[in-house]
Amino acid sequence: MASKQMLAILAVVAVILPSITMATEFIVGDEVGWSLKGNYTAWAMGKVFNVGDTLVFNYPSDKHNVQKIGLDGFKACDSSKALETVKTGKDVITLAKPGKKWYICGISGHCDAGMKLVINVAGGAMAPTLPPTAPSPDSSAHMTAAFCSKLVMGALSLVMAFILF
Ligand SMILES: *[C@@H]1O[C@H](CO)[C@@H](O)[C@H](O)[C@H]1NC(C)=O
Ligand SMILES: [Cu+2]
Repeated sequence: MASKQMLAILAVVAVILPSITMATEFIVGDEVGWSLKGNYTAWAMGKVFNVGDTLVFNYPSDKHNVQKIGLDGFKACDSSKALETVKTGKDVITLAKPGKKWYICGISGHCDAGMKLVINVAGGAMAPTLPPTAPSPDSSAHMTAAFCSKLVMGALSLVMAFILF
């Protein structure tokens, strides 16, 4: 009987699938947050952003804001070109589409002082890219969706098991 093998495979799938599908939450600037002290070129370096991941901008809401902007506005630090402004001080932005995304602080002088972030969101929704590694202890990329994702995948695996046997 192959059912034990099948169960073993399903168990493995149930464990591996969540790590493929789970979204990563990136705390922009890590401990520094969204601040004049941040270096967002350095922060973004080496990070892989995928569709469905989120950026979290943490800052005192009376000090800064976050503007989504195009390349030209980004280069010129021209906040009048902003496409969207958020300013709660704990802004969560979901990366909905692949491609380059530009963000600046719209407070006068802050973008020029370094409060600007460009990222490249990789792949389409179907790209089965495994995350490079499990989160390292010093990484502030939290796997918020991991738990939900595990539950969903666990349920799916059960359904699959019923269909297959
Ligand atoms: C920010 O980091 C990048 C990459 O490490 C570096 O080239 C650049 O000089 C830094 N900028 C500042 C203002 O420190
Ligand atoms: Cu600012």
